Amino acid sequence: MKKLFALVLVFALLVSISAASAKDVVVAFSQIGQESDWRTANTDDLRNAIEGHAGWKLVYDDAQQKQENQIKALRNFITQDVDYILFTGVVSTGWDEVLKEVNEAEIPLLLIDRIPDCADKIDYVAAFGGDFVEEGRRQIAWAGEYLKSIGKGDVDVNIVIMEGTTGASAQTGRTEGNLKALKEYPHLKLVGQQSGNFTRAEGQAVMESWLKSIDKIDVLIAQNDDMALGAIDAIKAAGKVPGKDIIIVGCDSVKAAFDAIVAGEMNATIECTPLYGKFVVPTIEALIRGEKFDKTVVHPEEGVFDMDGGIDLGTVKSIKAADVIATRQY
Ligand code: GZL
Repeated sequence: MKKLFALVLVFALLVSISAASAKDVVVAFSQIGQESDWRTANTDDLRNAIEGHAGWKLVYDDAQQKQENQIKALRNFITQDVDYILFTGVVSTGWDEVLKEVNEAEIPLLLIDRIPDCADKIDYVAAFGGDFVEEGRRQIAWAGEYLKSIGKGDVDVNIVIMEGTTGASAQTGRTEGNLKALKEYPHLKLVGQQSGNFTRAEGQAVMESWLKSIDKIDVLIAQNDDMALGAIDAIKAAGKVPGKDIIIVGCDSVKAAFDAIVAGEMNATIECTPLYGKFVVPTIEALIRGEKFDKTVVHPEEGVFDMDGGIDLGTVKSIKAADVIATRQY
């Protein structure tokens, strides 16, 4: 009888161990929305990486670009007691309270893409995001160096800056980089600055209004490629030649921008990779092993792509888009 009892006990123990080890690692992801090709690529890459990992399960929320939806999602993740939370904020402010609740629930938080202003006041286990100020600098530097390369470095030209979602760290960072770099190129005269909210439709609408209200636009700096592509539609509808009548510099380096550059309708795009799966998966695997990371925001290596290559921006030299378009992953 005692032997039977011992056998049953051992069996029950084995079942409980196997059940525990079989428990999925639940990774929750609060995504901003689907406003751009970049965002779609970012979502697809992270979903595939997490859902494709043995023993992991993804809990995904699309906030449709509304902060209140992201706050609700984060609170739902807490209620579900998920194992890890991935978070990128639609805007930089207004996250202190809910991210402190995540900390109090002791759910490890990974910050990706847009880092919240309260980052230095909360706990997070790792962070990955673009260097938005450098990306903004590169946009202006590319325009200034390109104009020099065609002998127009000393000619006053009118430049407009189409900003991303107002208050997003990608917008505030790129604008900071844009405006700081303009001081290095005094012949670039800023004649327009307005948000296109990172969407193609709003980029087209802003460009349409600028073409009616501003006498002469020589250069468009669009803080993402989707807005640049919308502006190209407006420029063509106005009977002008994009890439020639108006020099167009985007940001993100999505496939549609490469297509536009190769077609001669766009001049350059500054890379900002959306492919964070290759950072997030190994980081969570390491965290499961008990490894720790510091609060440094890891910036991926990023390039600049344009019509002909060879434009030296100090930290990077541009590459001819046509030479690498076949290798692009997003
Ligand atoms: C940048 C990212 C921005 C992209 C836009 O890391 O937050 O948001 O530049 C996207 O295309 O909408």
